[in-house]
Amino acid sequence: NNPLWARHDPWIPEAYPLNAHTLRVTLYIGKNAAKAVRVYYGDRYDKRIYRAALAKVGQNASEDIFQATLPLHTGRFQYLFEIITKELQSWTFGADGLGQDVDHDEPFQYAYIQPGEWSSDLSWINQAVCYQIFPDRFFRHRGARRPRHVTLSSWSSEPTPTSFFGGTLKGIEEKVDYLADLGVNVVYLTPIFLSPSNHRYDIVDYFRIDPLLGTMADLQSLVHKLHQHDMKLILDAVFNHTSREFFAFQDIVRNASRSPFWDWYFVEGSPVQEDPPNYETFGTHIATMPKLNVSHPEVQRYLLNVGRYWIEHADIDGWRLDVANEVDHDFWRRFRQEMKSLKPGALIIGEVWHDATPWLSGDQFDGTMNYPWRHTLLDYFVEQRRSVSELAQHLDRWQWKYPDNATRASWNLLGTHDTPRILTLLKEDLSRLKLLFLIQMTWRGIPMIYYGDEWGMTGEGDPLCRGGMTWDAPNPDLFEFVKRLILLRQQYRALSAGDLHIHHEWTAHDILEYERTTGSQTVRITINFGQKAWGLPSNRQTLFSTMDQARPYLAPWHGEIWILP
Ligand code: ARE
Repeated sequence: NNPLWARHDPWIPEAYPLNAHTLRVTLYIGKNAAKAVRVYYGDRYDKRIYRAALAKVGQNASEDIFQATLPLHTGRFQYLFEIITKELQSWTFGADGLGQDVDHDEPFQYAYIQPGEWSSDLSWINQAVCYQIFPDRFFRHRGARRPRHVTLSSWSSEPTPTSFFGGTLKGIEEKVDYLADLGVNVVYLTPIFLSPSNHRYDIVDYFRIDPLLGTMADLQSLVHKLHQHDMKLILDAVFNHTSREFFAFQDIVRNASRSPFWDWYFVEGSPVQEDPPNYETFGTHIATMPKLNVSHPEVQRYLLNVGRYWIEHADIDGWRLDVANEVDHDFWRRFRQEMKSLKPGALIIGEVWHDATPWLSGDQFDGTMNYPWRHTLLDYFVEQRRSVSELAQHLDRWQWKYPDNATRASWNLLGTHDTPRILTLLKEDLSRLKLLFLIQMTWRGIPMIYYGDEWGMTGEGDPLCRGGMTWDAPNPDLFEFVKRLILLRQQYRALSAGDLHIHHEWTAHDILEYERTTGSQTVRITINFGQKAWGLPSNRQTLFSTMDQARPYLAPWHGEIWILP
């Protein structure tokens, strides 16, 4: 007979430390049930009790989301929530669930804050804007020698699964000024190591750069140039599988179960068969990509060497982990420790298309490729499956889900080399794309631009989304638009480092409005998705408008960024 519904677990991500003596707790309560929420907390060995109010920070489809930040110098917490309902009834909520007897209710315990759960040298991520490059398709430097083993397709041809366009690392270096002009400061390259394919996700030698792309010296020179511009370089770590041509797999092909590398893969029966493969692969029977046994100690040692090697020899700034959700958690823990001990500010991003909570407790990845964020927006913009209220609730659901650090480190992306181009999905509607960029550049987390989207490149799914980068400025207006947004994000601390709160009360009018705030600055973003124009306060200071010029009203399908006095 208890109509109240509440949910909380006293561990990450619903309780997570911000530092050695501050815990943040998130509590979910059935919608519109609570009038006020408090938490009573203290040291687990001490009788002193402190009290804090929880603030309502957002809402998802069925729940209100409350948070509080609890300081306690010992870092050993016990706590009990008190929920005052709209009917003014008081309920406690602790380890035994909802109750009504404060003196006998069991508190939640967060036994001790461990340094690994919060420590992070990623102070630079708030300012970060990332740019993804598919190296074969970005730029071929002048004077590059014609390759001997492959025929290059023309730069503007339609990509096929096997075509090579001939982009190079030197070519990317020649375009660093372009990237700096756009304003991005993190560059992520999909794989660059020796491989027979144009995407290079089937790696033959993890210690050698594919000669089609360049040399170790080219990579070092690229990193050097990026660092001079205060930009960082992230490489792709493909550890779930190798190429069939990788030495260890070839040894198994030759020696079957007598091979010392037999346990590096999952081969069923001897000898190795390829059609259909009698070994585990990436995806469904992709024989060219045998799956590695990353739980094996020797495989782990090998891959840790790979990770270290490119930090030590090329000074790269982090790794994006391919198929990260299918690789041993223990390995990722070791990988993190090794990389961070070499370079504390290195960024580790796992490729997980779904809820990445199991990897984001601070012991594995810094952040994820935020595909759920993209899905949420596409459901509204492309599928037109949702109302603005639902859009806002889904955005909130994901933005409060992970620990704050992980949300800030994750890549908010509109598309990648694995998805159709965003403008194609939008049926080439540039005004919609602009609104998506507006949201992306004002959201919490690292915006990631897939090369060419800033010019409005088009293309259906893989391989058509991997066309040769456009250099002839087809949409100069769009480019300037994205550039101004990036600049704004970097100029206003609230937009890069601030908290984010959605004003749900406006969504019924088809308006998505949210605020980014730091202690001293509040920037508001208002987007009108409705049919009619809405008046805006006349004393506002407009920072950015998607209309050609700021007006006293917000026309349908336009957005504005303004600063609160
Ligand atoms: C090639 C062809 C494709 C063809 C495929 C299968 O190009 O047209 O469909 O073969 O025959 C790399 C290449 C691809 C290549 C693939 C296989 O880039 O071009 O495809 O190798 O040879 C899932 C995984 C996720 C993965 C995506 C693609 O979870 O990890 O699938 N992404 C990474 C890289 C890819 C890369 C690989 C993995 C392999 O980013 O570029 O492919 O190293 C749902 C699911 C996701 C799923 C997603 C997309 O949302 O939740 O789990 O991702 O759909 O399918």
